Amino acid sequence: MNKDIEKIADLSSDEAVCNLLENIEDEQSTVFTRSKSLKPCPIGSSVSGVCCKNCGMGPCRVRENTEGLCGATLGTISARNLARHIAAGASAHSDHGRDMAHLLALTAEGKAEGLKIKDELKLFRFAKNLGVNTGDKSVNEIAKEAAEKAMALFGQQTGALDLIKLAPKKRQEIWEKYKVVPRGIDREVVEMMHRTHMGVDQDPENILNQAIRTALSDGWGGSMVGTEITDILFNTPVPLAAKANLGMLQASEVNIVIHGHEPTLSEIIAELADDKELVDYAKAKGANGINVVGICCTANEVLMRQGIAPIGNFLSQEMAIMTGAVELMVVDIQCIMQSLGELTKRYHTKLVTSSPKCKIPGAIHMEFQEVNGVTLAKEIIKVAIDNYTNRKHKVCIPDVKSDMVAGFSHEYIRYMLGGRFRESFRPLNDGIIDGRIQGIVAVVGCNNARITHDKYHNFLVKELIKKDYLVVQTGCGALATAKCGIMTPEAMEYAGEGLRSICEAVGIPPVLHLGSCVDNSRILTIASEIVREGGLGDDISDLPAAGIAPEWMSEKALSIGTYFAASGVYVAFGGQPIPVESSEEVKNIITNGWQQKFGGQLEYISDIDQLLDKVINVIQEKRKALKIDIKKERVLMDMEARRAL
Ligand code: SF4
Ligand code: MSK
Repeated sequence: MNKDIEKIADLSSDEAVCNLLENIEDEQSTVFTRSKSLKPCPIGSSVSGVCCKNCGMGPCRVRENTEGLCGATLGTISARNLARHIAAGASAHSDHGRDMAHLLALTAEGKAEGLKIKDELKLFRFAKNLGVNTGDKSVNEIAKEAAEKAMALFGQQTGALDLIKLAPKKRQEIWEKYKVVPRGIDREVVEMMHRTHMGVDQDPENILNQAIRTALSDGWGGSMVGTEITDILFNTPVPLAAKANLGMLQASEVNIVIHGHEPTLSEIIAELADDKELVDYAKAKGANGINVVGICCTANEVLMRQGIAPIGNFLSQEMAIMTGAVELMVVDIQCIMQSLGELTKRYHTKLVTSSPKCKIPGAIHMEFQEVNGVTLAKEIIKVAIDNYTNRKHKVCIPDVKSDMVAGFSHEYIRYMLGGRFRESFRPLNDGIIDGRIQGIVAVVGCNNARITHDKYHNFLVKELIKKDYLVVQTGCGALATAKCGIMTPEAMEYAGEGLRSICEAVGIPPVLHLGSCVDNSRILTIASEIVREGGLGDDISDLPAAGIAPEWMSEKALSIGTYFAASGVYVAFGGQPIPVESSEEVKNIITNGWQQKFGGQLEYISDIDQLLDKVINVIQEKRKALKIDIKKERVLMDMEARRAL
């Protein structure tokens, strides 16, 4: 690898990652080196045509005015490709949600080792939303019934998913009008796959209507189930301080990295890091203790509730191994690079897969089953401890770490704004109405090795808070911000005057970390609560809000973007084109067409400055429509004026 520092800075904005890239051996293969040697296929990435492999007469490469063997056009194939990505993304989130529902049922029956219901209040609310009659039933009876209802959402055949009733009334009517109300989570995914099979649905708009229905079954179904049950079992997050980046690896401790998306086993591993017997065992091997840290969304889950340090996001996973300090990396599902299998062979690191759904050549498989959580977690920690003395590379931990505050749930946001007895979104709505907050922007999603790691996330977040936009984040985007040090209350100094005044009054950072990828469902709930609070229209599409996935990579991001658009939000994707780029017909459907029907849209904008301008324009147009576009002076009221009010 070329050690030209400027070229390395083109690969990543993360100082710790650059530091490691400077020091790696020349022949070492990483996602960054592979991004240089393997160029994206222009047809596969839909930049100059599309590729269809949906039957054995293909693959067919189709451009404008050409067609596949069956006659399929550019528009049809583009729509089908996007729809299949959305189905895959929705099924990833939803299968995760299903496992959480299954875990809740086993916990209620006392069969999930080491687990119990931690947030009973949230359980009651969740159960009520699913139509469970709580009566004088015990907590475990309610949990069992709620889990069964949640699992039934996956196989439901008709009617509407219960949780969509949490959306504003007007939004539900729009979904009914356009026949996109999700019926059952599995049903929508299966129908999507059927309709994109060779020779079925050929009308791009009709295909994309089902894509919307599928994405809605993720956001208001599978993902929401995942978030709610994780809070019930492991606690609804409240703000906590933590530190981020590779500098949180400890040279003299047994380092265990948790990576993937499922929280269960990792929550238990993190809890056991202080177990006296295990710590003594680690000390007997010459280590000072056990250090559990995380990557990607498993990290986000355990960060939100236990404050464990996230040492990086998607593009940092190989870097962690290359520090030579990781005894064991335990992975569950999603966003785990296959390269880890080969890479860990060069180091002493043990790679452990824990889900029956994800095995990786080169990894040791130690399967998590709900009944063996604590036993398995202890075994995994012992494997890590035993590996401490096998370190063979010089330990190279970049001395880079940042303070951060995470742990914002919609429940906590209500509470922090109104206090324990008057919790409400009113102060937030008032802040938006009087212009101190110009709008809310969700900057979410992945990293993508085709663009500079974290660069767009960091640029957008800084620009937005400077201009008085409150930023909410999840997933790898949140970790990018944490690593660049602006996820602390002190970062309010970078915020505009209006946003700063609110951050100072409430004591929050200008950027709120809401959790993992499935926790994008929290943003739907917050948007619905803001509408319900009043004063900002009667639907999510009225809100001065937008979503951005500036460095998207995963199919889940496409599902998330689509359920936000279908919920009435303007969504911009940056970095790599979304898989419809060569079809003007499909681009028109998901922008202008969806805007007319759903009040939200999905758009790819390659230039990051233009993307920022567009998002701001969209929000300012919403402010104009709400007649709140004129910044009001803040009036400090005396007692008399308050009484008059
Ligand atoms: Fe080609 Fe049509 Fe088969 Fe696609 S479905 S591979 S366009 S023949
Ligand atoms: S981990 S889906 S790279 S955000 Fe949720 Fe990060 Fe994207 Fe995976």
